This record gives sequence, C-alpha cells and structure tokens, in this order.
Amino acid sequence: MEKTLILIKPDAVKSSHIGHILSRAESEGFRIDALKMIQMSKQEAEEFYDVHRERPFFSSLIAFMTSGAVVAAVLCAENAVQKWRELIGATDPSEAKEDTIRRLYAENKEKNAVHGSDSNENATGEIRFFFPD
Ligand code: 3AN
Repeated sequence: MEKTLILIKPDAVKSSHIGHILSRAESEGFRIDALKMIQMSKQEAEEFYDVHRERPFFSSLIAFMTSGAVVAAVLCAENAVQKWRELIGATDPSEAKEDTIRRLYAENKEKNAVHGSDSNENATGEIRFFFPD
C-alpha cells in the first residue's frame, strides 16, 4: 500500500465540496489515514510551494492558498500517488478529463480545487510537512 498527501484547497472548501471530494476518494478505493482542516500561514504556504518560488504566479498562488482554510489528508491505496493524480486530472480544469475532480469542481488553473503529491518521494515529505507526528 502506498500513501499520498492531498489538499482540498480554499476554493473547494468555500464552495462546499469537502464532502463530495472525500466521498469520491473513498468510493474510488482510497482509505483516509489522516485528516485535518487548517489555515495555512504565508510562511507555511511559501515553504510548501518552494519549488514554484521563481514562477510568475507564485505570489498569487500564496495569496490564494492562505485565503481560507484547506483540508489536508493522507490517502492510502495501491499506487496511491498516480491513482490520485489521475483522479484529479490536469492542472488546468479546462484540460482535465471528464468526471475528474478538477473538471467537476475547479475554477481555473490556480483555483484548482485539489492538490496531490507528484511522486512517492514528495509524498513522504508532504505527509511529514502536514502531519509531523
Ligand atoms: P499540479 O498541482 O497539477 O501538480 P503544479 O505543481 O504545476 O500543478 O502547480 C502547483 C499549483 O500552482 C497548482 N495546483 C496551481 O494551483 C498553481 N499553478 C500552476 N500553474 C499555474 C499557472 N500557470 N497559473 C496560476 N497558477 C498555477
């Protein structure tokens, strides 16, 4: 069994999609191993998205990610990292496949409803970041 770190981002929290997204995760065979709702500080958001620091959208992304609460969860399944990435779809919801979570719930490339770790190595680091215990 593999683990991945997911976030339900402020846009999806505000538009009342937490339940839909967690329910979809469970119905697709993921087990929720850890779960919490938090308000990220600017410093935490900057650390989490450090790889994007030089990108033109960085400051806007940080403002968005700190604009409201996020839900962080550890999901467990076989091949969890890739399986969740497929379920959420492309970064840009207009390019995401039908019935993917981003296609259903995301507004645009920035406000794109959910996050998922992109490798096992990053999953380990991101799980430790949100669930240090
Ligand atoms: P993904 O979340 O699909 O792995 P990344 O890692 O390329 O996408 O980007 C991280 C986050 O940065 C995205 N989830 C999105 O919120 C934001 N982002 C990515 N590309 C853009 C962009 N061109 N304009 C605005 N925000 C972006």
